[in-house]
Amino acid sequence: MMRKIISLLVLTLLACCIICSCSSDASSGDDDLIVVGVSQVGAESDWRIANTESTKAVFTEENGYRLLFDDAKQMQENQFSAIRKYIQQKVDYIVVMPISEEGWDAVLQEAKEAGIPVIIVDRMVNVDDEDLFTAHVGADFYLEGQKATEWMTEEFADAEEVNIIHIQGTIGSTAQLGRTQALEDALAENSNWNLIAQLDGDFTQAKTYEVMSDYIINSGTRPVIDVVYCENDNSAFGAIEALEKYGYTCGEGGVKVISFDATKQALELCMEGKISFEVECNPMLGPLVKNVIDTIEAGGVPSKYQYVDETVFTPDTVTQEIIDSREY
Ligand code: GYE
Repeated sequence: MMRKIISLLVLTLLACCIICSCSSDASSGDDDLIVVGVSQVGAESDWRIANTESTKAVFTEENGYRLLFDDAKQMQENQFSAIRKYIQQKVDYIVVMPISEEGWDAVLQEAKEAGIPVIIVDRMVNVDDEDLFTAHVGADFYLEGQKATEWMTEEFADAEEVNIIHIQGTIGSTAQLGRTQALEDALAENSNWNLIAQLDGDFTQAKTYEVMSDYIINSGTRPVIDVVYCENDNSAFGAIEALEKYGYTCGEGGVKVISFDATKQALELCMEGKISFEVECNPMLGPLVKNVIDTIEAGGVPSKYQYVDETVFTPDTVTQEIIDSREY
């Protein structure tokens, strides 16, 4: 009898051990850290790298968090896998910086059914049911684009014709959609603006350098270019590199380069005059995301949409102090 009881006990113990080791419940550590699973787009730009650093800086053990981080390498499929893994691991929160707007309904529904709040950061998702996410922390990309087109309207008020090259960011991402829409709306209102090329720069310096160079080389006669509207700083770097290689000057009396993000390196180029107009887009969103989680933890309801305030710079307004104090 005793033997039977002992073997039963051993069996039960064994079963317990197996169950525990199989369970990938990330929140079942012996600490009471809040587990946050982050799905980041990639590392395509300086903005993105700063955004990742800002996220990692707040979700630390000292602050009471365990951070699980996945870099999707610019592939939405990888974001889906990361999110599904976080659901299996039973994380407390999921934070997603979505690559593009479409295609999120199914995976966010799974997170919702698992009872895990999802916070969308930076770009947005286009879903049927906005209850699929708890909050969005990001920027108003259409407004950013409008700031640039308003500047263009003033700058070229007396011009007979304005030849514009438009370098787009990752197609289908909110940052691309908003900044593109603003330019297209302004093009419709200014009959003297000619869109001479619309190129896909994918938010990277290398791709933009390539498409911009190809455009110039394949144009036959040297194209007259008044404006290059780049949808982020790394694209502006690639565009300037290509323009200068093929004998254009950027700035006063030359091609007016417009850019978004206002990273330190871009502000330096702005001060040099090579970037004529910079629209700020703030990547330091980590503290805002942390606030959302802290609010929920304290039993509150965070506001659903949180946009950050952003400014603009020209060679006349940017200063060395601004550059020195730039965090990204
Ligand atoms: O402008 C660009 C990055 O979504 C706001 O993505 C972000 C954009 C940013 O790669 O540099």
